[in-house]
Amino acid sequence: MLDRAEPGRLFFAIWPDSTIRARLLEWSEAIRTDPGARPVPGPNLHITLVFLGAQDSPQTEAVRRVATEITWSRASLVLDRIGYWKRSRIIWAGSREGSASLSALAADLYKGLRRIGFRIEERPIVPHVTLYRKAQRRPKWCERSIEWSVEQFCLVKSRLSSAGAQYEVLERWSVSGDVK
Ligand code: 2AM
Repeated sequence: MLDRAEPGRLFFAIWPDSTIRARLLEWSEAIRTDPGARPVPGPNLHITLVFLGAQDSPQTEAVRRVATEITWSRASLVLDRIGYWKRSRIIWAGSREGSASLSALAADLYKGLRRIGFRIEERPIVPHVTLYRKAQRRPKWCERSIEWSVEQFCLVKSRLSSAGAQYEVLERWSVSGDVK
């Protein structure tokens, strides 16, 4: 059940298509060691670009306008490493090289958000797809390389429920800057 009183937290993200999602799920299964770790379900797999936290409706509209004004080109990203953050108990898939184009997109979003008065700390993006939460130990080693050509980014609302995080994509922007 969703908690209706909770406003929801906003973030910009990229969401995998069905092919990338299937490969991520297969990788996630292959590295599993901790039976207590909670795998992130396929539809929830994503990379966060900029996290905004709880926002009300007028702010959400201003945030949408920021994204609409951004011009960006196709970003490419190679997912080729698995990481484990002990403190947050997260196992994730990431990129050795990173992605200059995704970093540029995130930087433009931060710039636009600051222009409309947001005071958010700009964090260098460490692109990662969270695969497991509540992981008590390191995953199994398993080499993979997933090439991801990113043509859309989106604004997402997240709500917590007893079943875990529920994500709602509010809007998507394609490489040309057009809303799909
Ligand atoms: P995570 O996968 O590394 O936990 C929705 O909650 C998304 O926003 C998740 O991808 C989560 O990253 C990220 N997120 C949650 N809280 C955040 C915070 N305070 N700062 C940055 N990203 C956050």
